[in-house]
Amino acid sequence: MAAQQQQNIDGFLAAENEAAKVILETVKKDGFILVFSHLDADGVAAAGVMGKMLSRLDARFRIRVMQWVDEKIIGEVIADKPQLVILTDFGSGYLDLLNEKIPNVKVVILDHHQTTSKVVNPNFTQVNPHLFGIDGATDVSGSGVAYFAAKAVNVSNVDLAPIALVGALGDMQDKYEQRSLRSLNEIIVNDGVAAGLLKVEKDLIFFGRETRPIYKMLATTTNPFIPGLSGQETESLNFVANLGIPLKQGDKPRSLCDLTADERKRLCSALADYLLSKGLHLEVDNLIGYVYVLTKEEPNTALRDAREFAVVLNSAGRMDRPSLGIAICMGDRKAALEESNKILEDYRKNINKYLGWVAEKPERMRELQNIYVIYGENFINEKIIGTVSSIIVSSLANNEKPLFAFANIEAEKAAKFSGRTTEAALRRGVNLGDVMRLASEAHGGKGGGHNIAAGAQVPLDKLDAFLKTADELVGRQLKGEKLASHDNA
Ligand SMILES: [Mn+2]
Repeated sequence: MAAQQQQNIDGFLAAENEAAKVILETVKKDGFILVFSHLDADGVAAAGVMGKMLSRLDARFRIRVMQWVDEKIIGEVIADKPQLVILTDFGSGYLDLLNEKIPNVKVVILDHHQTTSKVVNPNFTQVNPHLFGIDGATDVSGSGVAYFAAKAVNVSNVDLAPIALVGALGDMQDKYEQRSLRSLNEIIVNDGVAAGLLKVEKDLIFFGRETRPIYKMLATTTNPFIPGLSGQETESLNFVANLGIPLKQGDKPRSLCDLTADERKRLCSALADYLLSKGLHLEVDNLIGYVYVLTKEEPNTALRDAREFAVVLNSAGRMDRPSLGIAICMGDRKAALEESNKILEDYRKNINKYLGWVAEKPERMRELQNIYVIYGENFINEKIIGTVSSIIVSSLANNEKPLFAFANIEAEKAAKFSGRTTEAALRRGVNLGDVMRLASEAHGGKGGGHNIAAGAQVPLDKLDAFLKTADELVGRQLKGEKLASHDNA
């Protein structure tokens, strides 16, 4: 590891020690702790890490999971009179708000999102990799930042490493070679392996390796995308059967994890040959990648594969049952797990219902000059709109128009937008984070995010104006223009 990188990590870990100190001091005085976390997989995992750490300390605490923090929630914080507020997987973006509304409350922020705030308040302890030259988009997630704080509180909390890893994969931080994890995430992986809780393997990288029948796994894959097999159940079934790989063991359908080494090799080289025959040389490299196995979990369950585990947490959060996800992170393998399987099923049904609904009528997905727009309005749940746009954009792979999907949040008279770009649009210079921020700010909303995925909230009566601006801005990016911050025309 380069000296500079080591120095960055040392600085980050020193900040975690500070956070741990604040937490321990509060617990020692028997103070009441309020934990807030974000409701995606990473946020739920972070909440689970905090919950386990605090219950091991016999602390008095309550955890709440939500999409964002606003003045209303701050008002509830004031009413609860906590001795400490901990924010995980968000918070750095709320520094100004917190400093304005509750400057005298002790706050620990364990976040990994970028921040521009300059707030310095001795009551606030912020741990964020960006403050130490570490990229929070790829090198550590919210649950990872929570994990290092827990480890600083007590080293016995290293048994939470698999949960932190699940959060990182939920945030899709496996952006390094062959979908590996690096930097702080790699330390978490090594902790988990050393504790005997985790095994890292190189294997075919399909989603569903523990739980999906092998041909279904092929048919449902979008990454890697295999034309002729992706989305095609019968073709996928024939493909596997023609290799002489039995689809069942007794009555039980076989998953990828059930295949012998030889069967796996046969499947892999057949898929490589198939992709090459279609001229898809690049996709061949995407077949193999790093797989993270939670060795103490039952085989053929979603919890054994870290990526599948992340989807369980995500569905619990999105379906308004984050406490189930937290319970699983804290070790519940009975009632909570059973119920979460039902939630996951409902979540998938919901997504399929939405996809069918969009496809039903052309006006539900409209094509503008430079973007596609899905009019989810009051039909699609605003917590699931992001998932829906991710899935639909993957079917537009070679298209250069990014996708904007929105659902109404009636209570706030606003539309919640979720934008996704295709690879092709990205290569041509589309940066959705800039588009969402500039277009929403031009019309009384707020937004931002990453180049490939971003979001915004816009007043409902400004919907058309916002779309017009976003369409224009994307058009300018597609022509090679780089938008500056004053370009919010
Ligand atoms: Mn996160």
